[in-house]
Amino acid sequence: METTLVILKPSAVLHGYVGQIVQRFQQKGLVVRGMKMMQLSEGLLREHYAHLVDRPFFPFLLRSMQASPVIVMALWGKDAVEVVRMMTGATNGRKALPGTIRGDFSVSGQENIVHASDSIENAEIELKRFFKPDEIFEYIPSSIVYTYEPDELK
Ligand code: IDP
Ligand code: MG
Repeated sequence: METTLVILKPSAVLHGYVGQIVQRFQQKGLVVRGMKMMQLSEGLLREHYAHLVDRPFFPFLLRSMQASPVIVMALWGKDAVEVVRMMTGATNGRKALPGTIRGDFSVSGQENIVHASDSIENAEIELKRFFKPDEIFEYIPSSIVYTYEPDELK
């Protein structure tokens, strides 16, 4: 089982999509193990988007990610990193397939509603970046036995 990081970006918060997006993840069977609202600092964003700091659009990305508080989520499940990335869709909302979150809620390369960790290694790093250890709750809902078969839970 894996835990992955999702950020509901200002484009989700300011459009009032938070509830619908949280519902999608829960409906899929992912367990919310952490969730909080925070205003992202420039320093944290420079760390989180270190691979993009030299791109010409970076100042716009900074402004976009600071336009409102965001919601950060820790989602737990089997292959959660890959499952959540599939649900998120392509980076550009115009290219993201219908049925994905970006495909259904966005038409932009920047204002694309959600961030999701792209690998197991990055999920571990990113969860530590946004959550303190006591903000992630390792509970298992009793309904888990109807969500997975026993072998999948190993
Ligand atoms: P990802 O969010 O699908 O993992 P990344 O390449 O890691 O995509 O980019 C991080 C974020 O930076 C994107 O989600 C998007 O908000 C923004 N971004 C990426 N490429 C562009 C671009 O070409 N123009 C504007 N914003 C971009
Ligand atoms: Mg990325």
